[in-house]
Amino acid sequence: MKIGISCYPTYGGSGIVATELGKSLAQRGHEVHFIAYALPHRLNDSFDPNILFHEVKVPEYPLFEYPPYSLSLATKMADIAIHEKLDLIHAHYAIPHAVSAYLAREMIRDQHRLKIITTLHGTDITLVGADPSFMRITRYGINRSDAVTTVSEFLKNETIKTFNPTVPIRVIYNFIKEERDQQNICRQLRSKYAPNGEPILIHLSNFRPVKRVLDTIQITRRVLDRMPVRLVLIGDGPERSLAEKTVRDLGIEKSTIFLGKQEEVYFFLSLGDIFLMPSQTESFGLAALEAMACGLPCISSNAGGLPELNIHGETGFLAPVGDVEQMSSQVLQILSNPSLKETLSQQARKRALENFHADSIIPQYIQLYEDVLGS
Ligand code: GMT
Repeated sequence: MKIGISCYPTYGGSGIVATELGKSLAQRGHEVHFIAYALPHRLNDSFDPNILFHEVKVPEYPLFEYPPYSLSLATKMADIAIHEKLDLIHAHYAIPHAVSAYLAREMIRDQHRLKIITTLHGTDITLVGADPSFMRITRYGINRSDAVTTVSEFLKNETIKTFNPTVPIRVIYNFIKEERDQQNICRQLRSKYAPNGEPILIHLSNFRPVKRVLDTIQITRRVLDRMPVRLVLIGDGPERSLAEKTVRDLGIEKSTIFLGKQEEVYFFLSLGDIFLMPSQTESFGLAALEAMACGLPCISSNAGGLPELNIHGETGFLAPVGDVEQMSSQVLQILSNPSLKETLSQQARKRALENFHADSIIPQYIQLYEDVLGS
């Protein structure tokens, strides 16, 4: 197949899923055309001749206080579809990708048959799409797609509740590819981050308020009352400065390390003992899945789709959003019981690899493409 993929190329789950999907499709012999305003960040290590990148440029013009990216994107999609004879465009995150893809399809309807698959990832439904200024266009983008997927049952239900779509929705979960157990590789490096052998708590996110990164600091502060630990924070975003200030205010700078954005997330995740994801809402929780694949038990909120991934008492623990007391008790419970920690670690890794590995998830997307193209 000749597949166009449109996504946000920046640091974020939907872009990662789109990029890894494209790389897997290319490995399986499909021709994949990424269409975005910048090279997706996990594509910069990819040397596959089946992968091509098309940059969307929005011309500057004095009248444009808000440069119309969605229109440039739609035009680029239409051009690529015709010149490269695309079978379909897979739009990741509804706004604006699904709507631009619809415009592209309509623009070239007389010349070329193009199908549209839309994958809804999270805040395109729960926050952005539900905002009155985007609601009607989001519903339109969904309903005009030839197929729609969500990354969890939770997000499917939210989509139905909020948008009452006229098209069926298929759930296809996020996936991981990594199989190497890096715990051994990282053992030596660990001592650099935790020189006295302290256990390491890890958080990875884009530091938006929805991630509740401050909760990870509050949890750590409570754990530190009972035992030494290190908190390693990977990522960057709007709440980083506030997080750094909170760490200083609580006087736990020596126990906290802000790594900033990192490319080798599996490597850094493998340094950790427990992964913390206290999000306000989370349609799936890709970072938690990546941590589980590295053998980290996960302590997360019970928001959104997280209970579909993190099984309470099996792969880690769940707690209500904002309940830092309970989450810190759960950290202590795991760290004070080595056999529990080992069991949770093994079960987390097993669940990640058995249920969410690319080898079982990518064929679901391919089947969907074939269904749509055959219909
Ligand atoms: O909605 C976001 O926070 C951004 C979004 C993205 O585009 O990066 O993340 C969402 O998509 C991921 C990949 O499908 C999911 O694993 C995340 O849970 C989801 N984030 C939220 O729902 C907050």
